[in-house]
Amino acid sequence: MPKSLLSCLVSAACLSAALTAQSLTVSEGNMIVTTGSLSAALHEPRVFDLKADALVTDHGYEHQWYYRIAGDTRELSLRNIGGVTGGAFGSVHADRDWANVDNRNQLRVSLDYDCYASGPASGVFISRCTVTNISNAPIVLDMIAYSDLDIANSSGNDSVTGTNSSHFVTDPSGVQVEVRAIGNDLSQASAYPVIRNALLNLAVDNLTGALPPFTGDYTGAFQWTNRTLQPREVRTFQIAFAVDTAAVALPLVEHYGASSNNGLQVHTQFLPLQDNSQPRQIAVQMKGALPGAEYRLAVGQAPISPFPFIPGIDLWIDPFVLVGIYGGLTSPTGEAFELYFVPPSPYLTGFSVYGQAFAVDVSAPNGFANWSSGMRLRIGKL
Ligand SMILES: [Ca+2]
Ligand SMILES: [Ca+2]
Ligand SMILES: [Ca+2]
Repeated sequence: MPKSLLSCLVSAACLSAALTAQSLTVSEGNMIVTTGSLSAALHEPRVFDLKADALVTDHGYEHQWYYRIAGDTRELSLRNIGGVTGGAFGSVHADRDWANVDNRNQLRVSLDYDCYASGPASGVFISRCTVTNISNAPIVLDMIAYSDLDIANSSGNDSVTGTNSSHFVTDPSGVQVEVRAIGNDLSQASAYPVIRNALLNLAVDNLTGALPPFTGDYTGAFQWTNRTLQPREVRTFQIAFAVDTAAVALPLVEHYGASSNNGLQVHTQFLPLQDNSQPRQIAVQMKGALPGAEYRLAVGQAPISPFPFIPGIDLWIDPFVLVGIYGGLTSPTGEAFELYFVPPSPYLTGFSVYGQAFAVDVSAPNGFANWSSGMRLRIGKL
């Protein structure tokens, strides 16, 4: 995709910012996934449609992310509070960004939704939640991803097998949806509305660890417990829904490390995917810089913990195994990106690259430039 077209799409995403409490749909082929509109008041999970075949059979019912900061007296839903922006980006990606979740001056959250078709009746949907501590003190955080599936649009007849990080849900139709979490601590598979009630009541609840096998009206959730985020530190939590596909090599985007000022962010609106039928694109993107500022986007083969290499800057990618450094001036909205092709060759599956952004800003802590956290892109297989 030429840069001008990508710029238009980025602009289109920005223009739709005011509308992003509305429902978002991502699609590729027969894979069509919708997550419902946000509410400013309600903590209830949002409407979720998960379709993967030509008959548009819906296997989804509800899906939502919840958070709880140590000391909170209940789990909280990501609602339409706290400066929600974002929107649809092309057809395969959509995102929602909370600048200040619940206006508590503690968390910034980006939800990214990606999907890809792996056949005429199969595909994958990824729901990715990236959290930044925007306060000046450490935060201890629990995250919970809740999903209600009704395979083949029928509830009560689903059967589930699996583990603490993977629920395989099927029913007499034979369609199977795997709900898989990356790096979670707890999970639960229970009949509607047991988990939902625990998330909505006015009490602190952790998932019970009730694992499959399960039969009935499936609902499931995955929990990441007691994650400490230092000031400006970023962490990614994600789950994937694989409809009638093994998804053996899942494409992953994961943020790590900390930025200099809570403003400059590295991100991507592309899924790193190996597709042997066509070249796919990935991008390392940045936002939150000053307009027209000198910037650098660096991509390397390994992450690193910051050590004194460039005085005043924390490097989150290893400077000795760099793939490249690209630069220029940021757009009028303080954005920039570099686009890469993943060629149709099987040998890149599982390979990771790591990106970081830098932009000139004399108000930065070091007096000359801000830096972003790090971002890992692991190339998955279609
Ligand atoms: Ca069913
Ligand atoms: Ca609760
Ligand atoms: Ca269900």
